[in-house]
Amino acid sequence: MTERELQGISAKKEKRLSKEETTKEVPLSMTEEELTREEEIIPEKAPGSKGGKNVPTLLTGPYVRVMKAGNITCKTRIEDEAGKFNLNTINEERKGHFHKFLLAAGASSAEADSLTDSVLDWLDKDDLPHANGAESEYYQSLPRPYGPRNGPFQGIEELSLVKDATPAVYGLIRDKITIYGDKVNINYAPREVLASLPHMDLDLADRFIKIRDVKGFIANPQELSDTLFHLGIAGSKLQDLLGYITLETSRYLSIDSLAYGERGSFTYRILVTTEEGKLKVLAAYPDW
Ligand SMILES: [Ca+2]
Repeated sequence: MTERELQGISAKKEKRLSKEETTKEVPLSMTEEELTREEEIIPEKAPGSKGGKNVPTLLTGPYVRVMKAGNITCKTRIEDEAGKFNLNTINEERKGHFHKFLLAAGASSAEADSLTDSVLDWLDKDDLPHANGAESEYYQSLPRPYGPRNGPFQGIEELSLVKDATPAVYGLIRDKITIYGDKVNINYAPREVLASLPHMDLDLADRFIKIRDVKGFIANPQELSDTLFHLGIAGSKLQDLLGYITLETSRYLSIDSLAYGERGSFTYRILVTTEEGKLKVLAAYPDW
């Protein structure tokens, strides 16, 4: 199967999923308060932040801007893609992280077992299926056959081609996954991504986020160690965890916009990279 054909199926499926799943709900967990604010511009401040001493800026922490043009209000949120779960980091060593991530996002054990194996098979070069996975024999048996990528995902929507990535499971995780970054930027990571990390769970993730919100964001390695120590993560556990997390913003950002006025609302997501000092658009998702 050619690259173009694979992308064609992928794009088609993404469009169908988007239509099914698009609701009137505001995406990306904006709060009611954020939505009803009337200020022309909200200062650069993390959503939900209690206004700690650390003031996030474009490249140091998450923030929301609100702009008005006539009767149209536009809210924009910029996030680091590295705060999301990178599908392309899933391998034998890190498959447990993905499994934990799926459970934290609300998938069942059976769904997490089968999707983890299927993703491993989608990524690995061989044609030997894992216990709950699938390789070319399965994909070739579908009504409209295609092959597994046997290489890195080219976009998050490609996940919907993988066996057991049902619309329901995909819907649980699609705004928390990426194909960019290596270490998780813990200043942007949602609770499900934090919970996927070694020695972390949802309870610790929630406690971490509370501290992060009060501070505005975690500014430096000392603050990070102190915060994790407070959660009971120190010594060898801390060293383990530090291997998978970072405070540095990656070159891959997602910009989510919500515009609304008398004629309704619409959403738009673009992925950009700051490579070579220039902003380059990598992908656009209308009606996100
Ligand atoms: Ca394979």
